[in-house]
Amino acid sequence: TRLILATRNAGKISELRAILADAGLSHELVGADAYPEIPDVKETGVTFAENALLKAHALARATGLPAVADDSGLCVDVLNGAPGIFSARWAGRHGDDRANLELLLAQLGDIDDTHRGAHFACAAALALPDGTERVVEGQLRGTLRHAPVGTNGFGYDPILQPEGESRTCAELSAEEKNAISHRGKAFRALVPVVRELLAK
Ligand code: ITT
Ligand code: NA
Repeated sequence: TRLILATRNAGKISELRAILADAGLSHELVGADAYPEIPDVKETGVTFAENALLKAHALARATGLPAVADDSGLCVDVLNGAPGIFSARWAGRHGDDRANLELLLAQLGDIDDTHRGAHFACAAALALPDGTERVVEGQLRGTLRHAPVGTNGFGYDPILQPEGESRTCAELSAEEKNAISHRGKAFRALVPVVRELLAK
């Protein structure tokens, strides 16, 4: 079966492709770029799960194929879960990773390490053209550094130090990060869902 992933991010596509292959699943995974005529859906949900489901349903309806979508972000304890679903545009412009990270550091100021807890969250949804839906979630807990360190990854990776790690996410290799990340966990949790709902 062909399966479509609602993203133009090549990294996400190869990550999910590897996870499906590791699980012995032979579905052909394609990105939304394979269907350039289909417009991106507005993320109007108030939770990661709602946004992931919105995107997956829209793409499944438009293509007639089973569709996977994810939504993710950083949730900071002392900010009551913000930036959350607004993580990609926390400083105003969508995808300005550096500005988002600098604003967040400024908002935390020199608050001490015991109050710098945070987690990355990811919801991954599978929707079928007939309206069947499932959503799973993954998290990565950690502490926010006072300054960015590391050059791997993207977004808030240079300031999140996972629990039990001495490095930030931006100092981990892609493999190391995938093994513990919110997205890795959510995508791996999708495997039994794909097995249950989709023919090979
Ligand atoms: P899509 O095109 O796939 O929808 P997006 O830009 O909306 O991608 P995500 O939902 O994956 O991005 O993530 C939203 C924001 O949350 C992202 O811009 C980062 O600021 C942050 N974020 C999510 N996952 C992250 C990770 O693994 N490391 C660092 N930051 C992350
Ligand atoms: Na998003």
